[in-house]
Amino acid sequence: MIRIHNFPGGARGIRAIWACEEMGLAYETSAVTFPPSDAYKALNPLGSVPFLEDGAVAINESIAIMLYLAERYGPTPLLPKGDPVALARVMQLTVYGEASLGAGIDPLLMAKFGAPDADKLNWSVRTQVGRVERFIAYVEAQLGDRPFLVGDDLTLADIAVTTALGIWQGALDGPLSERLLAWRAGLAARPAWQRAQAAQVRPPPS
Ligand SMILES: N[C@@H](CCC(=O)N[C@@H](CS)C(=O)NCC(=O)O)C(=O)O
Repeated sequence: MIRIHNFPGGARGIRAIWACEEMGLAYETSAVTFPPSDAYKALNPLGSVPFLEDGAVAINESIAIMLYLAERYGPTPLLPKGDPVALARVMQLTVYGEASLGAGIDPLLMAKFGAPDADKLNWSVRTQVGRVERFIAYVEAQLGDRPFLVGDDLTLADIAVTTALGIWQGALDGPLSERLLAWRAGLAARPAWQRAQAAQVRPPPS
């Protein structure tokens, strides 16, 4: 059985849970405390979430978890294989959602919630805000007027990127254009996304 460890409401865990819901996979969630317990750190020494267990598979990194699920349990429209151009774009933007966006946002979270007042808007923070804003502008340019980042259907790219933008908007009060807000609202209207949100707080099976 697929088990996804996550903080209650953990932002990146939704990527894995949402992918399961879109693919119709059976899974269970396991709530991780903060700070994580010794038992959890024995499983995942980083103490971070999400973390996936699936039989002998035990990995962190939300993007790798989604790619694993799509490869292991696909084929799925989330990772379209028919057209190499589309496949490459999905892979690019899926990784971009964390490697550029998510990882770019992390230092801003640390500055906002952890830095002393004198450092909250220091040169590094200001520079990083500018980088993230450019990364977000790139997403908007790629999206154009279409409902999805690649092709005519939801892919891992949409899941990866909108999740990062949710952190930007939710935790940092970061601005988003009307276009990106409308795109995110369209994704959040999907039944699978709503089931994923509900599952985040679902207690583990007894
Ligand atoms: N690149 C990792 C980032 C994981 C990460 O930083 N997760 C956050 C929660 S969304 C976390 O666990 N923060 C607490 C910590 O790192 O100790 C991924 O995409 O899974």
